[in-house]
Amino acid sequence: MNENQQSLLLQSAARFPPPKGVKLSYGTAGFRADASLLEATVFRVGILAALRSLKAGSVIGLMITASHNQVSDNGVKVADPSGGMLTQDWEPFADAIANAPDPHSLLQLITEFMKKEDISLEGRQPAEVLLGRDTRPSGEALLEAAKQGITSIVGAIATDMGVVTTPQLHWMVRARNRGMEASESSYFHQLSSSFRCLMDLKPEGSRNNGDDDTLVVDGADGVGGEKLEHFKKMLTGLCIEVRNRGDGMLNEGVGADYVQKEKVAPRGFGPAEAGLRCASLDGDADRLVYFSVILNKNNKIELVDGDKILSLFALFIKDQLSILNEGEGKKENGSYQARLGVVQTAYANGASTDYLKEMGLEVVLTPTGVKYLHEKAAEFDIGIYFEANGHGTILFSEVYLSWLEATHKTLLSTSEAKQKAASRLLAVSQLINQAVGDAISGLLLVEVILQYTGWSIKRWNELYHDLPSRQLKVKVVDRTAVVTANAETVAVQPIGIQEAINAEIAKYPRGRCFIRPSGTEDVVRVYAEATTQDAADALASSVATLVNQYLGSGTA
Ligand code: NG1
Ligand code: ZN
Repeated sequence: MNENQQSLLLQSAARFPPPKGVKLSYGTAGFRADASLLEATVFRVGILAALRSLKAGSVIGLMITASHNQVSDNGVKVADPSGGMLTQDWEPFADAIANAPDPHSLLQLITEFMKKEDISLEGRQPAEVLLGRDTRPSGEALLEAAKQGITSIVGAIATDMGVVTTPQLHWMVRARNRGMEASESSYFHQLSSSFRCLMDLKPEGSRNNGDDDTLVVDGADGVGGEKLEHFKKMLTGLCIEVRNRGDGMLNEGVGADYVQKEKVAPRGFGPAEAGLRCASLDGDADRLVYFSVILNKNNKIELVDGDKILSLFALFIKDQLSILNEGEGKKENGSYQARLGVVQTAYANGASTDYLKEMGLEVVLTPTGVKYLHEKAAEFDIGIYFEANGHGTILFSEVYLSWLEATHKTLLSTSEAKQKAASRLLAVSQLINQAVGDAISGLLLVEVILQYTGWSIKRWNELYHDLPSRQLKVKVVDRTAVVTANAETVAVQPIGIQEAINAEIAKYPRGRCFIRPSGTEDVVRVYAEATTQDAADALASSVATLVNQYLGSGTA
């Protein structure tokens, strides 16, 4: 950096002093905090995004959202050139610059990092960052801070994509880097045309699923509801009614996180919806769960969570692969036995993991966080990943897609059934967002599959029966004192706590329980599972007590 460049950066940084006494870390999903604390952090992440763009020689994304958190929070995360999460190698740099106390120390960190990463400001291609935000009122000012951060790197371009869902922004970054148009209309066009293609390829005699035809969607009073309301007009063969489109309080008694954790109907849903097929998005529309309200049960619901969406997708893909592979030997005659894998975290209901294994699928567990699931799923020809909370997608490898495209053409003359199966898989790869979990595209695929199978939401929910579970949050003095191993299933620190947890687990048949520090909230999470709800509750609560004993309770 020459002197002019340095002084530009120092001047801009001086306008965004960091709040005193706040330590932030790039957690499971970027930085999150009360919005009033975030301007300096977002400004600095803007700088990081511009540098990342220079390093990668590609367009980068920066999204301002705090997803399912309360409306007064906000957050910022970076999308890498592929549309996936920021590479983990850069997270320590993100932490370091977010916590630099003043402009000079910030500049020093940046110049050292640029040297280490061999990033030059004199390259031919300028940095470009696509910016997006959700509907939070604090979003506009934070977006401005991000712009200032980006443009404090000489020559960098900040392109504002406006109010978008998180997956839309990730999709646009991916599209731009593949030389495609990156606009909302191209996103909707790709989704609606691949949806139509899948509907046209429905096997003859597919039955009506017995539900009322309408899907009722809870938009969490966030960006997703608004977008879906607009998009649904472009869809044929599907009737959607969107509620909680933004008039009420974001994420307050609504949204996928609330529905999944509380297992009750969101605001605006009640006995009138009993038995109907309903779905819920989270605040930035990267999570999706389905549910149906149980009649006369105080708004209790049958929850159809991410694990069940994963199972539905896995069944469908597996069926198409078996049609395609019928009568073919392994890797002979130009055939290709795709390696299909599913990826979950320890939060996946044990019954889902058992079911997927019984189906003969390869199941892998990773630590919590989309970055880990995504990375693992990318190792397969077709990798399906989902968190129980409803974040997930299907990834197709480039090699497999090329094979499928080529084969699809040759199958035209040989087998109609196989040709259709190949076309369906290709359409799924277009419909499903390959960059990140996407509630809107996921919802369309669920709806297609339900139409193929003729299943009602009730029938789908009966694929297997969830083991009763309970999640608790424990506020402690320092959550980082909990260190885990084996995809977070074992706590190796504080010393002795795992043995104490094991002793509790042993008291319950099919008991399972683990603890981990949250990456998005200042809490330790406890997850417990057992054969009855009472047992799951008791196990979670005794382990929460252990957490308090070993770590000391927090002040808030
Ligand atoms: P943390 O707060 O690290 O548990 C939560 C979710 C993650 C992921 C991130 C990002 C649970 C238990 N955890 O992370 O799965 O979705 O938020 O939004 O649902
Ligand atoms: Zn989200």
